[in-house]
Amino acid sequence: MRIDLVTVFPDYFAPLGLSLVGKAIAAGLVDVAVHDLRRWTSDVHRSVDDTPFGGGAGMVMKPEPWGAALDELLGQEAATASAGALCPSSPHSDPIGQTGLDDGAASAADVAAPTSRRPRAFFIIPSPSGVPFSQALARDWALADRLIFACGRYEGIDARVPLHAAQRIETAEVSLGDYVLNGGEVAALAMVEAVVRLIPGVLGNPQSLVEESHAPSWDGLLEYPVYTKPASWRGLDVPTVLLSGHHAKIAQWRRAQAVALTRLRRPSA
Ligand code: JD2
Repeated sequence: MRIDLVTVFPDYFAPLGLSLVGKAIAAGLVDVAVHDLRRWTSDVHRSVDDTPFGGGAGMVMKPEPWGAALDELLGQEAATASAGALCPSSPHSDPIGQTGLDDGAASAADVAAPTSRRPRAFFIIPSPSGVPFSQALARDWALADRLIFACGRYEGIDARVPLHAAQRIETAEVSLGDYVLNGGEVAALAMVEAVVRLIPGVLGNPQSLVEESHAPSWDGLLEYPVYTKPASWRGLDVPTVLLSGHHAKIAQWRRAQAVALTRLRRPSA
């Protein structure tokens, strides 16, 4: 997967070189490029903002640099695809199942012939007015070939940018949550981390993904509380059922804890 991040604060993304995402980059599972939006300005002051039409406080990000950034980044995609990196077969190939000749029986051709697939790309604009980010969105984006994040500042980006982008690429305005940040960078960092850990081969232990799909906060229940050694610490004891070795009882206890915690902390759920 290729991830492009466009921002006026490229340094915000230095942490992507660390930890799990950093390892995924080093392993070649994901390719991250951070771009300074000012690269796509043409005036001497390299301005990216202007006063809002209709008046009001603060500044708004001008559309032109975003348009130029999108032009160049989407142009790169076309160049890469024609070089074969994003598209395993010719765009003129006839995918299995669309010939009208496939009777559904397994054959050597089913194994040997590469299936043609349109590369999936998303243009993502973090915004306090976006649709709520969720594990479901992270799962969908993890299947994409390319994510392009447009990180705004000031009072946000001229509203024509997502309209224009939507004519050229699947576009989404997405919020990290109902609180106000100063820009899209922190939201993009969180979204990238949530997506990259779902890319096959990134997590050391795929079982943790399997378990998440059973009892995750994002599909219903919050996670049960976890403990490690020592069994007694500063007068606080680990629940004895967890020391019992009785797997059915442990599973039952964890389920009850998850239900109780969800009722307490997400009473509306
Ligand atoms: C952003 C700002 C509009 C006030 C670009 C804030 C966000 N969950 C979230 N909270 N805030 C953001 C976010 C995202 C992008 C920008 N600002 C500042 N904009 C009104 C303040 C500018 C997300 N995702």
